[in-house]
Amino acid sequence: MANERTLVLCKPDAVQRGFMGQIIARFERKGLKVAGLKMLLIDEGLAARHYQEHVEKPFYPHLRDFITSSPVLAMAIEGDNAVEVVRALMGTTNPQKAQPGTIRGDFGINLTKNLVHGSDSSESAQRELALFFTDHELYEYDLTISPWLS
Ligand code: 3AN
Repeated sequence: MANERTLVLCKPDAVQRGFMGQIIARFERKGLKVAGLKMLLIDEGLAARHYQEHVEKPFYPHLRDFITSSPVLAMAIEGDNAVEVVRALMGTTNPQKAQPGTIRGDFGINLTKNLVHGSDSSESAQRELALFFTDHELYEYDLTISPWLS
């Protein structure tokens, strides 16, 4: 599988509940690399661009109010097949149905307070990473343990 990058957000509930460290640790322990990391407050414009496929949906106002309510931690996570691997670690959208052992299955509350976002395809990842990071905020570097991760 190809090396790729994906966008992960620790949503406001993850930041407020003190889960940032544990969430980053799960990706690190899986052998994924952090290529960028940034805390920010999402405004309404960025929320609409990020959730462009959901803007017309009935739940969007609630989702927008939640995602703009408190800072998020944006991460660029890199590795083999990173989009799919990250989504597997996150668990399904609804934490009440997500598998134990996944981030949402272990800690998530409901469809809105589900702790994390992960891009759903390579194309979405490229679009979303560009919304949150400039090129010079994303780092290309080798992990010394990389021979053990492929
Ligand atoms: P995922 O984040 O697992 O890719 P999507 O893309 O279907 O899930 O939904 C994006 C976000 O919109 C979800 N993370 C969730 O916070 C929110 N969402 C999706 N469906 C609903 C819903 N029916 N009610 C409230 N929020 C929803």
